[in-house]
Amino acid sequence: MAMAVAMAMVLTSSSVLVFLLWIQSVASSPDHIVTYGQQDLNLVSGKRFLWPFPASVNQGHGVASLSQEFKFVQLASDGRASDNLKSAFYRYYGIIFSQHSLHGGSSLLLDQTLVLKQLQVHVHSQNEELQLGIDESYELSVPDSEDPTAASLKARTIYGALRGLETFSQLCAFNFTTRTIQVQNTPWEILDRPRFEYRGLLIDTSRHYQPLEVIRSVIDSMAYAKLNVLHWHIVDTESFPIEVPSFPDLWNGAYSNPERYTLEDAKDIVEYARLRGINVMAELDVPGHARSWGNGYPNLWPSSNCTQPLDVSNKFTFEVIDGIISDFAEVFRFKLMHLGGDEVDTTCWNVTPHIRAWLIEQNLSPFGAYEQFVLRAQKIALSHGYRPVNWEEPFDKFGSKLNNETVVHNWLGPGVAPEVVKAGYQCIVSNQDAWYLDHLDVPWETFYQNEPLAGITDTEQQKLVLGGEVCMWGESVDASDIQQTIWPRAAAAAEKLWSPLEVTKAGVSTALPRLEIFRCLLTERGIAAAPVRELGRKAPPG
Ligand code: CP6
Repeated sequence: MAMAVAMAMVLTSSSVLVFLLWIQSVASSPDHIVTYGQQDLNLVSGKRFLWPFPASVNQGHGVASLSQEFKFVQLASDGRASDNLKSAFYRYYGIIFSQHSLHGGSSLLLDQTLVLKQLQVHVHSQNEELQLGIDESYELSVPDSEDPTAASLKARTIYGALRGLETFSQLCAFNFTTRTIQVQNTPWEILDRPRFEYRGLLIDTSRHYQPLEVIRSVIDSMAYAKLNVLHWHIVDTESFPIEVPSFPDLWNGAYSNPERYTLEDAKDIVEYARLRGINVMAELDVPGHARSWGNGYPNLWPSSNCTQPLDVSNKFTFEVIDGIISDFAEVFRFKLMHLGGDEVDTTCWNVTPHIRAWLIEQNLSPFGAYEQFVLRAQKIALSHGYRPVNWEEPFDKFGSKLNNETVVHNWLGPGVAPEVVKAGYQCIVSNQDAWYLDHLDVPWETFYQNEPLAGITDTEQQKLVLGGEVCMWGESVDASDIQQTIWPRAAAAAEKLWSPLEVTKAGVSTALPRLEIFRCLLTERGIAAAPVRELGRKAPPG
């Protein structure tokens, strides 16, 4: 149904003309295969529905139905099937075949179209660990003749195969006449790979606790948009919801007893994400944004009436950080760990007598103590095998002192990434005017138009931009509305980060019909995405 609605939308908008031009170009094509490159984007927007759009697509105008006995088959070069792929087959089988009842299909009509019996999946190397920079490329072909009757998906890694399975599922739609699942516009030849290796989404479980089921649903939806890093801002000033075995009173800072995650819960989330090709990057935001730590250990506060940043003068503070990171290292296998470092107000350090005395003894200004704190936290993370990520303030204030491995996470403004890469650091882009999902007045078009490489012309410097991230800060979202606040605007950023620049440069009017269809796809799959035009068209309440 959503497909029909979506096609109707395409035909009622200004793309009627575009659609007619497309038909004309098909009719005048000497070959029955329609080939279009990025230069033809405007002509074919009406027929394009994949999101994010692949790097290269050839399609025809045949049609195939999926057999009732349709199977995903893994052809493993080393003879062993991958458990990861097996569970992905199971998931995508459900997504493709549970759209409508397949009982009552007409075998007569089915006879008239090609029947696809298999999607054969071939993965070159099954043993690669999911980390930044893993090969996510894939080649997907769906035939339009009896020979072969199998579609084919080839990838270098299982994570590439997962991206290809998602694309295949987006090609499949229930046909109400044949009552079969069909792939229109066969044959398909898709070659695809991401433009950026880091494509993130931040969730914040400190301002509002998010139930595990909600986090799993966010991970599901990320996979649909080919996002690949869940940045888990676990802890902040408002609550400390996670278990830390080394310091078992820390989670006394949770909002309530049930609003907590055991370390096993976190492990389950990391595995759930891994099976979908998504890394989980934990954040421990220090020394600011950490008041909740002191509920369990009041010594972490400068004093009981001046409670942040964390007490820089106390050795215990760094023992706790070391304990947390060492416990996290058992669970969060992604090589990046976010150490925050943003929005630090050092007033409490100055006015608390024992810290003031310590600063004088150390010959440090509060600012110097802030720098020392961030660098010490970096060293602790490095000692546990992590590469540190920091919000941009440490870079802005003492950039040259940061560890060489540091990834700088920009958020304040668009002009920062060029400075970061000029200084030789890698960078993640999240500027708040474009990619902050808590800004309800920012429309999807702004998300779509934010270019991570803006202002960076040197190709070596461009390579230092790992990608970008949309941020769903948690002050005003809980389980009831997080998905509709994330989607569909996060999808606009997801395409910016996955698709070739030529695709997104073609602009918002070309993207709109496809985004409408992707939003329908999310709702069909149980993700409560808002209508495309809902957010950003009205001021937030209050
Ligand atoms: N929490 C933390 C936040 C924000 C940051 N860090 C934030 C700041 C300004 C806006 C939105 C979010 N809520 N820990 C900044 C990185 Cl507009």
